Amino acid sequence: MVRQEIRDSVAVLTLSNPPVNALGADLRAALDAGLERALADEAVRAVVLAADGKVFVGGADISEFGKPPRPPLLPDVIARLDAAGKPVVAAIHGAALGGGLELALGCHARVVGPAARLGLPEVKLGLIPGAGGTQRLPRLVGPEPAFAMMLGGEPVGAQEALASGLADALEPGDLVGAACALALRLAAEGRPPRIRDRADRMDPAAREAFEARAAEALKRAPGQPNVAALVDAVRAGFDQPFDEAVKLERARFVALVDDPRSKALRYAFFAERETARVPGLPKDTPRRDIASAAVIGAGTMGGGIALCFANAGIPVTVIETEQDALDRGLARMRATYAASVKRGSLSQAAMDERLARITGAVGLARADRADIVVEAAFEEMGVKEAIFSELTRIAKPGAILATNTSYLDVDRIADSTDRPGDVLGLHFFSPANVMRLVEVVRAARTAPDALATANDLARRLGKLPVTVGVCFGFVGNRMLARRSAAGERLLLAGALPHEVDAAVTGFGFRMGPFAMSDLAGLDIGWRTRKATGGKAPIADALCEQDRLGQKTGRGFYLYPEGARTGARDPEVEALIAAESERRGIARRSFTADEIVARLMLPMVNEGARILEEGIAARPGDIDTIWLNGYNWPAWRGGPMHWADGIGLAQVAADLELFAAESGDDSLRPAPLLARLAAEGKGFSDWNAR
Ligand code: 3H9
Repeated sequence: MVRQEIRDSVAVLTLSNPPVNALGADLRAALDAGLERALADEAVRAVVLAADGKVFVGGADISEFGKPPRPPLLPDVIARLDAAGKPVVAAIHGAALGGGLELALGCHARVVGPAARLGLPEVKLGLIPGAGGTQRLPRLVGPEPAFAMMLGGEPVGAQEALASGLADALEPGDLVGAACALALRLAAEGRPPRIRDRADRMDPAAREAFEARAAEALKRAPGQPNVAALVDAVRAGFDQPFDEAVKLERARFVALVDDPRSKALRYAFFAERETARVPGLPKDTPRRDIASAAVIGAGTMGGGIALCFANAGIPVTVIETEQDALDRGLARMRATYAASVKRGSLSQAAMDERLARITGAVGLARADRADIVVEAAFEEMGVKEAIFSELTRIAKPGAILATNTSYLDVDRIADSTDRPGDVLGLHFFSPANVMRLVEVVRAARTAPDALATANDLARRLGKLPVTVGVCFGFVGNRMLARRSAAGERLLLAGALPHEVDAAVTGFGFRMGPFAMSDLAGLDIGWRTRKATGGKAPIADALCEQDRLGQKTGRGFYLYPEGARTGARDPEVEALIAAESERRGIARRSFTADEIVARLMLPMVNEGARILEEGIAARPGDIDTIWLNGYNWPAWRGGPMHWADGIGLAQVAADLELFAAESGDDSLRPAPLLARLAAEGKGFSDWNAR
């Protein structure tokens, strides 16, 4: 795990623990032993720490958190490194994150390569650095910049690290050679310099700057325990001796590891990576080449998808049926880029380059050269069937034929071609150029190489693909439909839109369902319901009155003079009350907790059905979809993880109650949920394969 070679009296210790050199117990022990050997060897004057692979060190091994600690502990390994009588220099060629950067900060100098990225992302896992990072980073780059770096969690690149003093040198050539040379220079100078001994950046002005930033952070994240812990730890660096402050940091870190929020965030980290393993799709499945694309439809979705291709360097032809619609679509794409240029997030040159990759065309015939065709036309089966049947004639052999449908039957769409193996769904979320999630819909006859290629392509586009099966609405929208129905039920039973929305934002969503409907436009769901025979008595009534949401100035709420936040509307509340009365429902009030349970548990129940039917491969796939496509609060880990936290016995009992109250049998616990509940298990115990 740790290789040693001697280069000109420098012991080069190379860490090798694929895939990311995470600092698990075995690697820590090997590093400790390697260091001890090097320090004891009289022929060795200095030490260099390097690493194999793409990443320098991806951090502590997150999968060890919450398990009984196995010595040597990382802070102790780093303390021994720090105390070494010979200089130790880190040679950082790739990402040094979390414990990886803390390890490098325990070294006496850092040389970085051009691809290095240095950061302390623990906050994103609901934690704080726990191996000296909160103490050494402030002493090195200043407390306020260090605090900002730990609070945001984003890594900095090599140039920035050099400018801030985080790195001592940037070496584009022989990185290890440069680190050895620096190590020998330090050895010649005498006692190795230690960050822990530095106090020059911890002056009163620096404290003032830090305190101001800390106050702002605490105000913005009230009740977020890791932010409070981070503030305390950095502050301790001013008030306490180094060793005491490190102890405080460690205690706070250890406590946070047990916090349910951190557990949920760590769960989500692994669940997201697990989605890359698609059952029945071996790693060595052949891929098809994708060098060009065509998108059918230049509307909001089609345009957004075309931008994704252009952003990723893939030439794309955008196809419309008429020149006018095409011109409008192309103008919208240009405007999206122009807005990014104006904001400063895109250069004019990059905009020009990307636009040059987009070609407009009228008529399907121009899809003939594309390696992948993504259909984003009108959401109607007849329209899709016509397009796919024509594509059979037009598309080149082996081209992947994808539909961006959000609920239609992809198997039926595949039936309209003579090459069903090439057909699959690529369900992007709106706005497609922004949202990370893509549901990759595997139809019954989708060929493995087409599916593997679609997953790879989605990653090339910077997306997070989750493979799902064919059913109405796939995973996300199928569950969302349950939440929408529950919302309507709540309104009829006595809750008001603002109460439901407040409960949902209180739960952690950025927006409540009714405010969200108003923003998206009520006609979207209305159209789908009309096409599919669905009913939503309140939303339908609002649509009939031309209350379509923000765009008409009124929906569930009122938006006077283009306001972005809605105001309660007595007319809507009266309409709801009248509908309850008409149905003979005695209205009653609900607490926020009751509202959340009534909205979310039917979704969880649908998730159980989705699992049982094999539409999603794992509970974690469902959670990844909700976290990345529907803004489910990250620290709650997704609906299935959240339900496990409540306990499935309780969830089942609640669902029985909702079913009895409403007389709606579809609310009764799904067989899988009932079985797990009876066995005292959770979704995390479920493994279909
Ligand atoms: C910490 O350090 C605490 C300390 O302050 C205190 C300790 C006392 N552990 O993302 P990828 C796995 S907290 C375990 O697809 P990439 C990952 O699950 C930690 N496993 O690769 C996946 O496994 P599989 C602070 C890890 O090239 C495989 O590696 N550090 C860890 O796209 C490949 O991962 C972080 O938060 C880990 N730390 O990106 C950084 N990291 O193949 C977390 C990765 O079996 N990691 N794995 O599914 C990352 O951000 C990215 O993985 C990284 C590489 C940028 C490093």
